[in-house]
Amino acid sequence: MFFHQIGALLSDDMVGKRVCLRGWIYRRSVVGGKAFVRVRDSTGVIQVVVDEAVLGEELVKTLKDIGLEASVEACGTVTKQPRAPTGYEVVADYFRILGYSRDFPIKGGEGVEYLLDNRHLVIRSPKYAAIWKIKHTILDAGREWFKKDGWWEVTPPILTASACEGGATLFPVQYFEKQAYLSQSAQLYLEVMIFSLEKVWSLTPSFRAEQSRTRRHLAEYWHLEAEAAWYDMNDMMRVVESLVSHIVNRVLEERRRELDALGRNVDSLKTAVETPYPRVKYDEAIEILQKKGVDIKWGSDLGADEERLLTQEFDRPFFVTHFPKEVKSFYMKLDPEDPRVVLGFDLLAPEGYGEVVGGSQREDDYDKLLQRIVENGYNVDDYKWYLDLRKYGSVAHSGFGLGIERLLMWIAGLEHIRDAIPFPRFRGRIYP
Ligand code: NSS
Repeated sequence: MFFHQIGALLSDDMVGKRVCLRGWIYRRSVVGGKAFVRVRDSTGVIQVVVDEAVLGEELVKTLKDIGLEASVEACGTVTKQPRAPTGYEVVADYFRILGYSRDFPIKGGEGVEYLLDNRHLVIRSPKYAAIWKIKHTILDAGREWFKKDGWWEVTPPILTASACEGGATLFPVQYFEKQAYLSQSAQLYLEVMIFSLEKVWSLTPSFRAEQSRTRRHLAEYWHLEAEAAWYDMNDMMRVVESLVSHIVNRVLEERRRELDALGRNVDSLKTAVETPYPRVKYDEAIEILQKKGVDIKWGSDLGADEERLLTQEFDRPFFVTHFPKEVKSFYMKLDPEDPRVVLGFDLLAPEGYGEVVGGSQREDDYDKLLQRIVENGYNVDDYKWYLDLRKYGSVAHSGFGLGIERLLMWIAGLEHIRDAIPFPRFRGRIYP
């Protein structure tokens, strides 16, 4: 038997044709002697009409009591039906239940924790299918961008011996006789790889033992990172805006149906296709916030609330640059014109979303980097290999890291980062 995908049936061209389909029962009702069974597969939902006059009383009776998410196959004729949810229905001449489902635990209206406990079942809903498809296109477009621009994809380690982004969020793991950590970022290893390949990028999981639960932090997230020899901070910001613009453009071209299904306003995404993105120095950002009445002094980091306020000033993604060195990581190069600040940048997404990318030019001077490692209280021995890169043919270089779930949150218009990953990990949650 040839089975059509449901998405391919939702068109006038198919009307009058006999087709077969298979999938899972998404909704069903029985009226008179007819069962109206909405079946979903990965491509869409269509109503299948099972008439007891055609297929028997027994089947219609079974369908009346069957649980949602039972798996079925059916054949019949495609008919235009304005009253059906997706505009077409299949009038069945054959219908078979493949896998029964009793008392499917998701009925609607359940609380957040219950839904997270049942994540393996909840993610069957068409809403999540739309999100995963957008994520797929984001990843595909990212890979495409790097390939076209001549970058090499590389595979850095996940088990590491030292911190990239500070000890507070390290996840310890027992590594034979030693203590090791799950990687927070591939950056330090990508910096090694540029001496071999010059322009490299990677897509890896990154781990952060974030102590508090927020709308934009996960303990495990997908991290797209890039590093290039000879690039200064401005070169790298151009890479970031070109990459993000390309990704948004591809999602707009290919995932319109999914964006619409999620209720995303696409007009506000369209502005993100145009580059360059605005650039604001940290100093100016502080002034903007102070004018808005925020009690913030030069030297403080920008938290989620401050970022949200800043995004009100821009209708597209924008960079904040030149942060005080105290709020940024040890590897960022100090600005030669003002060594209080670093040659670092964040890219903030509009509409309140905030930081999606963090990047910088790297400190390429041995003595200055050593001093920053000591200032930060790190064990110099752990970073000997990293310091070596400044000893043997050091070059100017820059890089960045983009949080895939942060980007997806903004592009898909999600309220919470946990909806941007099938199995979210954060404090207090490891099941399922
Ligand atoms: O800590 S970052 O700002 N920067 C780095 O890790 C650099 N070492 C990257 C680099 O230059 N190669 O994290 C980068 C991005 C940040 O902008 C977020 O988009 C995302 O990673 N990020 C997170 N996403 C989800 N959950 C958590 N906890 C998280 N932390 C960072």
